[in-house]
Formats: sequence, C-alpha cells, structure tokens
Amino acid sequence: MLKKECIAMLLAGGQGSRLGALTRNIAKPAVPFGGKYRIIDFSLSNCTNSNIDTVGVLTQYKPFILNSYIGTGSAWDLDHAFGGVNILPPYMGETEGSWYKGTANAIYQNIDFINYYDPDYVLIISGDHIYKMNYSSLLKFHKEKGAEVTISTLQVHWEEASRFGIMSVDKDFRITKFQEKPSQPESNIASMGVYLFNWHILKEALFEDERDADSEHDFGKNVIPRLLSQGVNAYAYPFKGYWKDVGTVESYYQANMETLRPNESINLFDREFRIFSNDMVQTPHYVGTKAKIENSLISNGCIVLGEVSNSILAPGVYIGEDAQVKDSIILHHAKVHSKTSIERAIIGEKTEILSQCRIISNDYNSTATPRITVIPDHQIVQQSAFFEAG
Ligand code: ADQ
Ligand code: ADP
Repeated sequence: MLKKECIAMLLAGGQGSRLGALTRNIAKPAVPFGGKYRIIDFSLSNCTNSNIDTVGVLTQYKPFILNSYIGTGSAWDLDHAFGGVNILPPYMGETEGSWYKGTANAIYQNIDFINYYDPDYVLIISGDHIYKMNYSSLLKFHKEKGAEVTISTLQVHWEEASRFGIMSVDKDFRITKFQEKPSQPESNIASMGVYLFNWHILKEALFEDERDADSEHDFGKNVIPRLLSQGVNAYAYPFKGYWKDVGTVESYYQANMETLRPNESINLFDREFRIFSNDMVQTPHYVGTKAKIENSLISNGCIVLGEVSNSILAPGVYIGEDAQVKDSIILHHAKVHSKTSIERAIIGEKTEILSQCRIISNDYNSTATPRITVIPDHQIVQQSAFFEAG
C-alpha cells in the first residue's frame, strides 16, 4: 500500500476578525500580500520547497475565494494523483457533521483523510503567517531528538509575548513548561503555531481531547498542555529567520511595507526559495509618459499614469494622471482616478476612488504616528475622506 512519510494539515478556517475590513468578504489566508501574493502562498510554498507533497487545507469561514484561488494546486506544484492539495471543509467527515469547533477538532474531523496516507508524521501549520521555512530541518531535528511533538519557536519581544503560546526549555531544547497567551509571560520563546507530531501520538491526543467535555478543542489551549502534563517528549525547534503573524491591520501594513526592504524581511526575489502564487492577471503592467514610480512593487496588469512611491500595487490596479499614491497598499483591480492623493492607506479590491479626492489619516498632522486608513473592497469613494483604521 502507498504511504507518505509526512503530510501537512494547514489550518485556514479562523475568522481573522482583527483584520477588520480586509476580512469582511474573504478568509484571512486569502487576503492579498506583497502585490501578487495571498497570505496562504507562504505556507503552501514552504510545503513545496520542503518536498511535502500532500497538504490538507481546513477551511470554513468565507471559503469561496480561498477555494477558487487554491484550485487544483498546480500553481504550487501541488497537483498530484496521490497527495497534492486537498480542501477539507467541515461536514465532510464520515462520522461527524458539524462546524470545526477549534483547531484540534478540525484535525480530529479529518482523521480519515490523514489515515488514508498512513503517515509517520503530521505537520500542523497555519494559513496566516508570512515566513520562509524548510520544514525538512524541523523533521530532522524532531527525529534526532526522538521527539513525539516538536513546536517551532522563535524569540519575540517581551512586550508581545502574551499574544503567543510561550514556553520554557532546558539546554537540550526540551519543553519544560507551556502557557497559551499568558498575561505574565515567564519567557519570550514563542510558538509559531507550527507543530510536528508523530501521527499515532497525535491521533490518541485528539481522541482524548474529544472526550474532555471542558476542552475548547484548541492545540494551544488544550492539546499541547495536556500532552506536556502526561510527560510526552516535547521539543522546541529554534527557527531562525523572518516570521510575521499578520493578524492585525498594523502588522499587516508593516509586513507589506517590509517587502520593500528585502534585506530586513522576506525576500520575494530569492530564486533559491521561491514563493509561488496563482496570479491570474496575464497582461504586463504599463507605465505612462508622465508616471513616476519609486521604491514600489507594481504587479501584472497595472496601469500607472500618476505618481507612486513606497507603495505596493496588486495586479490590475489603475492609477490615473496626476494622482499621487504614497506609503499605501492598493489591492487587486482598485482604481485611483486622476488628481487624487492617497497616503498611508489600504484600498480594498475593486474599490474606486474618484477624481480629486484626498485620502489621508485624520490625525496626520499630530505628533503621534499617523494611523492607517482602510477602505473596504467594492466601494466607490466620491469625495475627500479622512478615515480611521478599522
Ligand atoms: P492564534 O494566533 O490565536 O494562536 P488560532 O486562532 O488558534 O491562532 O488559529 C490558528 C490557525 O488556525 C489560523 O490559521 C486560523 O485561521 C486557523 N483556525 C482557527 N480556528 C479554526 C477552525 N475552527 N477551523 C480551522 N482552522 C481554524 C496560535 C497558537 C499560539 C501561537 C500562535 C502563533 O495557539 O500558541 O503562538 O498561533 O501565531
Ligand atoms: P482573529 O484572532 O483576528 O479573530 P484568527 O484567524 O486567529 O484571527 O481567528 C480565529 C478565531 O476565529 C478563533 O477564536 C476561532 O474560534 C474563530 N473561528 C474559527 N472559525 C470560525 C467560524 N467559522 N465562525 C466564527 N468564528 C470562527
């Protein structure tokens, strides 16, 4: 019988409510990032670059755009007869039939899918992080340590530590303590939400979690702490590199802007470790005779007639004559008409900002860092607007 050594389960069903207007109509993993990419491209490309050829994608919240974007998986070289990318919405399991109650319940409901591949190891990842990681190094570490579960970790700023799963480790990287989002963190070693399990250990843990009436069926809150209390071999893999949880408008904006400084962030131009995307706009971009473009990413199918600086234009964006776009992110097929200026804003997909508008943050002239204006998708903005983030 055919089998796979390691398969990945990609959690893509969270609501992403802190991204506000950006996730009004789409799931967080489908939110555009870095011009032509969507957030899920990073996790899917990591799988491809790590030779993991079987990925289950667990979806539930606003899945339509995400599903059609993933398609057959060919954009990430993940279309295989045995394996490849498989979208796993709730209600598909043979025994269960309900919404995924939490991250662990989402995996529990797909035990049959995992069993089909008879894997030795199961990698659990999220669809909402920007990073490049070769999961083979994690698997190698896991085997060398004789671990039953390995959590990929990195050190975060102490001020941020209470947003993450936080652990203490001994000098061999064995986890001695784990707390999910502690209000008083005792360490700054944070979980990236990337877990590698021996499948038989995970399966047992999922059955046990289902029997626990008080459980919220979450890896960080329930499954990992329970396994540690039972004394399983749990290790922390020290990840080195850029990693960003783009869960808030502020972190989403910052991480996008960091792509304009590839030495300090994720380098989208790295040929050794490519990030793939299912970019359907086929035409080239056009730059008009009076256009000025500086330090910006311009994607396929854009038409730029005005000025663009320190900005990121997704595919199919139109910037009219004498328009000025500065420090902004303009998403797919949005239009900024002539003589309009935009600063520190995120403009949603297919939104049009008509001529002679000014979109700037209302506290721009105060001494505080100006806020980011977010205009949702499919809007028509007719007059100058001073928006607040959210
Ligand atoms: P959180 O960031 O709070 O903490 P969580 O809400 O559990 O993450 O979501 C993790 C992933 O699962 C996301 O990609 C989300 O979309 C998806 N997801 C959430 N609910 C789901 C459901 N019911 N069905 C399917 N998918 C679902 C976690 C860990 C922390 C760790 C951070 C790192 O719990 O310990 O530090 O990730 O970001
Ligand atoms: P945020 O924390 O910004 O809301 P996440 O994607 O991490 O972003 O959201 C996960 C949260 O959404 C969890 O609290 C999870 O229980 C909840 N959630 C997951 N799926 C759904 C759903 N289908 N409907 C409503 N809430 C959901």
